[in-house]
Amino acid sequence: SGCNSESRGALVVLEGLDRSGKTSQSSRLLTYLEGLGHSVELWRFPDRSTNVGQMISSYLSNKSQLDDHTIHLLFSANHGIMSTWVFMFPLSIIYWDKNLSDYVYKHTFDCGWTLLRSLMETKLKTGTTLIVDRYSYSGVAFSSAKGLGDEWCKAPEIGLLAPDLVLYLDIQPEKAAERGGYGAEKYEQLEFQRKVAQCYQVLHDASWKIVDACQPIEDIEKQLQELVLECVMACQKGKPLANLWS
Ligand code: FDM
Repeated sequence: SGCNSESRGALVVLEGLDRSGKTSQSSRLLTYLEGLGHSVELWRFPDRSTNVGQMISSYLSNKSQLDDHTIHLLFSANHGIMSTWVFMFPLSIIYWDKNLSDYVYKHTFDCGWTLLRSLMETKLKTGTTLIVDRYSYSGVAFSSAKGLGDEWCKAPEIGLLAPDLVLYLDIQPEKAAERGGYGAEKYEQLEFQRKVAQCYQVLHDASWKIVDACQPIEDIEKQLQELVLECVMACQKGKPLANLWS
């Protein structure tokens, strides 16, 4: 399995429209890889447990109004840009002690760019695979669907780690709208999700695999397992890490 010091973990991201099944499939992948004896963690963005995460949550549930640029930068602060508090800690400690950085990340603060980058890198290099439910692509797709420029949307997150594999759960916006729980949050509007789907399309690169999200849930699960296992093997064999948006 993936625990010797020479092999690194994989950075696997799930993306897709709201109600495409990302969250269920991410936790199934977690169980699957754990079952195979891999070291693996499940992360998700937005992380609603932090201070900024609560502002995002209140925006998404229509309890507060924010300008499009402002909410984009809040999402970025939740997973992207360097926030000032980073300077309050000796960075060396954050680098050395992954338990401390873990704690800081999960329980105390919104994660700054430097911290997220180094935390992810530490995890991967010590052999842990990360399954991430939404990442920078959501940030760009949802904000550019409102009319903000792609390059402006990417700018705060240039230099974060690029995923080894992006699993795009492909669903027609009309089909997603028929699924349970749809419409509860601000972005769950058919017209808007159609635009988001178009914006996702221009973000595809070689790391993307498009999976039909309308298949039976177990069939999707099987396909994702195969893709992830192949990626985990490649990373164990030393596939190099790359930067996002470069
Ligand atoms: N979302 C998510 C963004 O607009 N930008 C981002 O950077 C991220 C990570 O937040 F509609 C949007 C996408 C979605 C909403 O996501 C909440 P979850 O997965 O439903 O919690």
